[in-house]
This record gives sequence, structure tokens and C-alpha cells, in this order.
Amino acid sequence: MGSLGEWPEPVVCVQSLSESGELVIPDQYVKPPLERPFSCLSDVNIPVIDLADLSVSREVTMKKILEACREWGFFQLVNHGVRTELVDEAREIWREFFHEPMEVKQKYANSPKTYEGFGSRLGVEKGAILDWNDYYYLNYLSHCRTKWPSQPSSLREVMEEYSNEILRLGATLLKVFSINLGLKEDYLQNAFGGRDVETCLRANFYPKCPQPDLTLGLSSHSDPGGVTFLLPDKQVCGLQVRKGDQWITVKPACHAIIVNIGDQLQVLSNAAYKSVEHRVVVNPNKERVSLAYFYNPKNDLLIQPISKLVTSQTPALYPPMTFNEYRSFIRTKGPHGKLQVESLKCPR
Ligand SMILES: O=C(O)CCC(=O)C(=O)O
Repeated sequence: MGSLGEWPEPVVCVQSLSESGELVIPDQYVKPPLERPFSCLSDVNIPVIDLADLSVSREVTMKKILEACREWGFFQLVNHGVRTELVDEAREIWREFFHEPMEVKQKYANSPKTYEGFGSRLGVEKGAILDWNDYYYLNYLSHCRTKWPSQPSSLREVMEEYSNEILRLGATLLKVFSINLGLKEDYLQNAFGGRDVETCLRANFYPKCPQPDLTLGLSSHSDPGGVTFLLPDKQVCGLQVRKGDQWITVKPACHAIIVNIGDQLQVLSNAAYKSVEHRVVVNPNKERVSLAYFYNPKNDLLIQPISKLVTSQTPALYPPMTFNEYRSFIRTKGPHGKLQVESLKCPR
């Protein structure tokens, strides 16, 4: 295994593999048969929540959000108040970045130490099976300096506006999530560090793939952080969410923002809210772009089940741990289902 300071092998940009015209993908991208994207349910969708209803029919909407957090760990938010033009711009500006010449993108090549910048692999295990994906990680509100690409020139301005909107939405949802757990409305925001939340973004680029049945754009994983706000591609589906032993393909509503619960909220809520596995399938004819915005607790705060939610009937399921300690797992091993949050459970 490589150290967290370096990649264990030379990093190959997936876009260049896709553009090579080869009809066979390299062995390093071929998943074991059970992880390949076989059949999935296409007539079911994740819940859709209309945020405007929160002020019209508050109780019903709060209940819908509660059920979505408990049963699905995922929902699509419509009427979220983010300008539709901004929703499109925030995603499309990253598409433009990924279409910059390779020399431009390579200037921002990342290392496993912080992951920040342009990259093509997650995890430092030598010989690991990789995902069909290039990405750009950006620490937005964080103790680290943000590594902004200089092209496209309006990227920073667009992302700053988008980020302010997501911070607003994050604060609103954490209130709803707190009240739904029977807590004071500012409880979860304070547990995340108040105004010191850490946020980062990952723009994902999934190039066309000649053998999409053999690989994945992103392996099954649950998000290690607090709450994720995802802008999916407008034209191309690809996100699949686990429901029991089935995979559901998400059909994004127009200009919706997909929200999902991360592992830290599962821990804080003592598993009342579920951080659910998801993965991305790729397409032979079309590239796909998505933008994940991670709204996380401050790195060095201890995260543990909230004492009010721990009773003799519902004992604490997880030991205390900082988010920093927690996420070093995914940064070392890469995306691996829900092994981490499950393996941390306190012994009974
Ligand atoms: O591309 C997608 O739809 C999902 C991306 C995702 O799960 C992630 O970036 O963690």
C-alpha cells in the first residue's frame, strides 16, 4: 500500500483512456462479477420533497423528510430556492473544466494527502480495481487553502455563489433534521461545529466507456461526511441507490438537488437516519458530469451518538471519533460499500 503522501502507481486519466478509441477497457477497471452493474429497478424512484411546502404544509413535509432520512437516506429537493440558471452553471462550468487540455488539468494534479485538485483514483492500495472516473476535489470552507483552477475564468465566482446557496440549504435542513429527532433546532448545526462546518466539493467526470457492463463510474460507497448535496447530470442518468438488496436508478427531477445522509449523521442520530450506499454506472455513448457538495462537521470535533437519543433500549451504536480520523479510512482504501460505519459499531 502507498503512503497517504503518494499514489502507489502512476495515475492514468480515464478521459485519455476513453479518447484512445480502445474497445477493451484495461484490466484495472474490470470489477469482480458480483460488483458489476447488472439489473436494477427502474420503475421506482427516491422520494421527491418540495421545499416550498415547508412553509405551506409544514407537518406533512417534515414527516416526508423524516421518512426519507429513515427509509432511504436519499431524497430529491425541488423548489429549493437556488436559481435554476445557477444550478445549471455550477455543473456545466465543471464540464468545461474537464474539457480543458490535459496540460491545463495536470497543473492541478492531486496527491492522496489532501485529495485536493484533479485526480483519477481514490485510495492508495497498489493494484486496486479502479473506477471509470476523473474528478476535481475542492476544499471550500476548510482550514486548507482552496486550490481554485484558473480556467474557466468564472468558475470561482459561480462556485462561490453556489456554495452560499448550499450553506443556506444545509442550515435549513439541519434544523429540520434536528426537530425531527426531537432536538432543539440548532442542535445538529452546533454538533457540526456551528459556523465552522467544513465543506468540500467533488466534481465528477465519467467519460464514455466502451464496456460499461464490466465497470463502475464510482464503486458502491456511503458518504463519510455529514450531508451531501448532489447536482446530477441533466441528460444522463447514472446514480444508483441501494434499497435492500436492489439498486434503484435515480431519475432526477428537473433542476432538483439530490440530498443524502452521510455517515456522520448516521452516527449522531444513532442510526435513526441512514447513510445509504450508492454507486454510479457509466454509459457507452455519453459522458456524464455531476457535482457533489459535502457539508461536513468540523474535522477535529468528536462525533458520537447524541446522548438524548441513547437509552437502555437504544444503546450507543458507535464510539466517539473525529471526522478527520474517520475519513482517513476511505482516503486509504477507496470507496468500499458501508464497511466502515458498520465495522465501527460498538460490540454488543
Ligand atoms: O455522480 C453521482 O451521481 C454521484 C457522485 C457521488 O456519489 C460522490 O461524488 O460521492
